[in-house]
Amino acid sequence: MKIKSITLHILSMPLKKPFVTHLQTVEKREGIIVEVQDADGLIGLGEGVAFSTPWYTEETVKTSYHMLKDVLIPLVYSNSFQHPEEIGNRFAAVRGNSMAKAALEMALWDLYARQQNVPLWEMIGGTRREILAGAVVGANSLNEMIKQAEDLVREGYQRIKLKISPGADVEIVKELRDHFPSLTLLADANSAYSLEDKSQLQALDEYGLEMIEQPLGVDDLVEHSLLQKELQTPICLDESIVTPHDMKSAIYLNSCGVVNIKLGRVGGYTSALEIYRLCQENHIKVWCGGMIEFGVSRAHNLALATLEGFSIPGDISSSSKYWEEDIISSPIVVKNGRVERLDGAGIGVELNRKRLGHVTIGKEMFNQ
Ligand code: OSB
Ligand code: MG
Repeated sequence: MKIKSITLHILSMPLKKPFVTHLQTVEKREGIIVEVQDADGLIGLGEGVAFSTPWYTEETVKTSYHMLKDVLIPLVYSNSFQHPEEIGNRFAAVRGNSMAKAALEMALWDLYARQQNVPLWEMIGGTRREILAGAVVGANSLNEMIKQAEDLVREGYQRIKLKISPGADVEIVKELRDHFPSLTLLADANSAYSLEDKSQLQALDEYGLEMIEQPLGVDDLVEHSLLQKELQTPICLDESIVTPHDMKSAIYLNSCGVVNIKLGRVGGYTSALEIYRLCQENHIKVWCGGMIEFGVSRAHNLALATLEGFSIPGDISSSSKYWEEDIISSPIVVKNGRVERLDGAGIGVELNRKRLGHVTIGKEMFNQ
């Protein structure tokens, strides 16, 4: 693959309403769009999903920018390559920094698919026509959580994820269950509990949650394994699974029944596809996680979630859930908990340059 230039666009966009977790309230989203261009003028797009501060993982927009500019872009330019997987493997020489790696690696996958003029979902072996989608509710009060869930159900979502934390859990789940007896509900704790809170977590078992996501420490596969033995609700790991090696350890230890795969968290497609393969072989269910992202990352999520094993709805919502106007030419639209796959070449969306310009706070181009 011959790369002529790589452009980093730093964006900042307000959310329509604050997204509340016990760790952070997100009101404004900063992010990085990576645009790679080849000698024929074809463009591949990626998105850096690190937040402004290191609350979800250790990366931030600024650390991602530094890694891209000073380490990862020079690595791409250092030697020729035929396939984006080689870059995924080349980046293994750099420790950590998954989201920065993913941003550039996914842009190269998009470009590679566009060079062959095939959709990226087809290139990675996807088969699903319709991707299964769901939405997330994170708000400050129980009333606001109920209101948001009602709005989402009215919009057609059939699966809702609730953000929970100690003291803001059983009551919320019970109320939501009473309101929506047959809705698919799950809860995401973003690591808010410890093993001492076992009885609180067991109290959730009676509400028929599809799963509970990342109840314990971000790096603790052992305690998740101990907890899973005493919980009926399947544990889904998010933060704890960053590499295929983490996934192997979670399988050995029986730490979870489900994994949410996020391209950003795991460092891109090369790693995500390997984690997916491990899950398929070991009967671990998978779904596609979300990062309050812009349309580029959303379109990549749709490509990934066309894989057969993505058999449960993911955190895939319409562009309009968070944004007044997205940065892609046609926004992602979820109808009745489903989105049609995008059939253009690559990820199947282009940038809306006008909107991108309005929300860009910095831009730099690196030539080969
Ligand atoms: O833990 O899954 C998470 C958003 C930002 C950071 C972490 C998480 C989330 C979500 C998904 O819950 C929200 C979304 O993109 O709709
Ligand atoms: Mg999560």
